[in-house]
Amino acid sequence: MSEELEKLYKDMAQSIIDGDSDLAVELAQKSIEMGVPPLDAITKGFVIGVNYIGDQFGAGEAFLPELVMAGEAMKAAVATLEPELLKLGEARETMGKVILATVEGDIHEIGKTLVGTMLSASGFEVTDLGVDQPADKIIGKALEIDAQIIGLSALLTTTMVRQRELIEELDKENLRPRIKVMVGGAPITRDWATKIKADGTSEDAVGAVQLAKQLVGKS
Ligand code: B1M
Repeated sequence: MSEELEKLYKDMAQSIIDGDSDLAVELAQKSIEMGVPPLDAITKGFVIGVNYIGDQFGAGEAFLPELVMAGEAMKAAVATLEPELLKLGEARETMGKVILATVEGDIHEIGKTLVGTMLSASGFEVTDLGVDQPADKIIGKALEIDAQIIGLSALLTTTMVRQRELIEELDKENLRPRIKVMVGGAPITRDWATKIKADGTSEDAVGAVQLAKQLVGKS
């Protein structure tokens, strides 16, 4: 890696740690001008910063305002890179319809939005319902648009249980396997996905696209 690129990634991480949205946007734009792959900018730069603040917060060494500011800066950086991410896919054919949401009680949106952008870039028709979404609303929308996949993000150990509740509701209504469910978010493991009878999980947005393609039989 060139020194310039190494410095850019470091500055990106630091801009998130400092909660400096303007600088994060500026660095995202600079990475575009330099031809840095947008996913690298996110995973090798900005995410390092947001994970650092998350760990500091978890250890009681950073506080809510810092977490909020880091979240805002991260959101701004990802939004700046979104057009580049959308250019990544060739999006030749319609792959299928996906309803995406962060579960009820949970307002973390950055990872979910990134997954949605990558799915769109790969030809999926994505309806992103946003954050804090109750199961009945998500299922209702899936039926309304005849979605093949419901994608559920959860970032809190206290809200991941909402993924199981939604799957149980689908089973009760005999809506599976017509509607497949993919789950994700920082605390979500393969074991959890298996335990709650989800159709799959992935650790990141690239894996989410591969999984979604498998679920619609187009991998
Ligand atoms: Co919150 N938060 N937060 N937070 N936050 C975490 C999750 C935490 C781990 C931090 C910590 O303590 N170390 C902790 C949870 C602990 C736990 O549950 N055990 C935590 C906490 C405690 C809280 C609050 C309770 C704090 C408080 O109020 N006291 C509160 C909860 C509010 C609520 O939801 N009700 C809260 C609030 C916030 C902010 C609003 C300030 C902000 C979010 C801003 C926003 O989204 N607009 C925030 C942030 C930024 C974080 C951390 C630091 C970063 C999350 C993030 O955006 N990561 C986070 C610590 C961490 O995860 N390291 C933390 C970057 C993003 C690209 O990654 O979201 O993991 P991620 O998404 C990845 C993969 O997980 C996967 O692909 C994505 C792209 O690679 N993926 C999927 C995600 N969804 C997927 C769906 C799929 C497939 C893959 O299929 C459908």
